[in-house]
Amino acid sequence: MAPLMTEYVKVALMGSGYAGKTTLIKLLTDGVKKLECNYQPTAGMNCGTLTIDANTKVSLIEMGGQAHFEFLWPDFMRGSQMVVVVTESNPKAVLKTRQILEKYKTELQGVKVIAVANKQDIPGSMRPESVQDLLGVPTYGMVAVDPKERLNGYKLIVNGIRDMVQIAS
Ligand SMILES: Nc1nc2c(ncn2[C@@H]2O[C@H](COP(=O)(O)OP(=O)(O)OP(=O)(O)O)[C@@H](O)[C@H]2O)c(=O)[nH]1
Ligand SMILES: [Mg+2]
Repeated sequence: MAPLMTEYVKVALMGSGYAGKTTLIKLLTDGVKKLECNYQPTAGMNCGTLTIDANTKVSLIEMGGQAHFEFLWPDFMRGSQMVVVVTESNPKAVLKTRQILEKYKTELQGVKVIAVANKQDIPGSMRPESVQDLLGVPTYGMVAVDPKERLNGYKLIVNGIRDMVQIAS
C-alpha cells in the first residue's frame, strides 16, 4: 500500500505590530477557552499548525509586525502559498495596512492574499466591506480574542486554500 503523504500548505500572517496575528494563531491552533490579552510583540516569527484533514496540514507562520522585523517579510511572503494580512479596523491602521500591501505588491504577485479586519469588537471599527474597499483584497471581519470566532477563522483559512489542495469534505 502506498503511504499517504501529508501535504503542508504554508500560510503567512502579515501586518503591523499589535494587529492580532499571534492572537489569531492561538485562536486557530490551541484548544484554549480564554485568550491572553496582554501584548507581547512577536520577535521575528511565530508559528502554529492547523490540521485540515488526514492529508493536509497548514503551517501558519506569523511575521513579527514591529518595524525592526520587517526585513524578514519578503522572504516569508515569497515562500508562502497564501498571505493573510491582519489589520486593526480603525481608519489609521487600515491606511497603514494599505501602504504595506502597496509596498510589497511585487513580492505578493502570484500569492493568494486575503485580509482580516480584526478587533471588530472595538466601538467605531470600520466594517469589513469598507476595509475591503480600501485594501482591494477579499476581507473578512474577525474578533481574534473571542473563542467563538474559532470556526469562522478556520473556515477562512480552509476556503482560502481550497483551490490549492484536495480537501476531503
Ligand atoms: N479588543 C480586541 N483586542 C484584540 C483582538 N485581537 C487581538 N487583540 C489584542 O491586541 C494585542 C495585540 O495582539 P497580538 O496578537 O499580540 O498582535 P500581533 O499582530 O501578533 O503583534 P506583533 O507580534 O507585534 O506583530 C493583544 O493585547 C491582543 O489581546 C480583538 O479581536 N479584539
Ligand atoms: Mg505577534
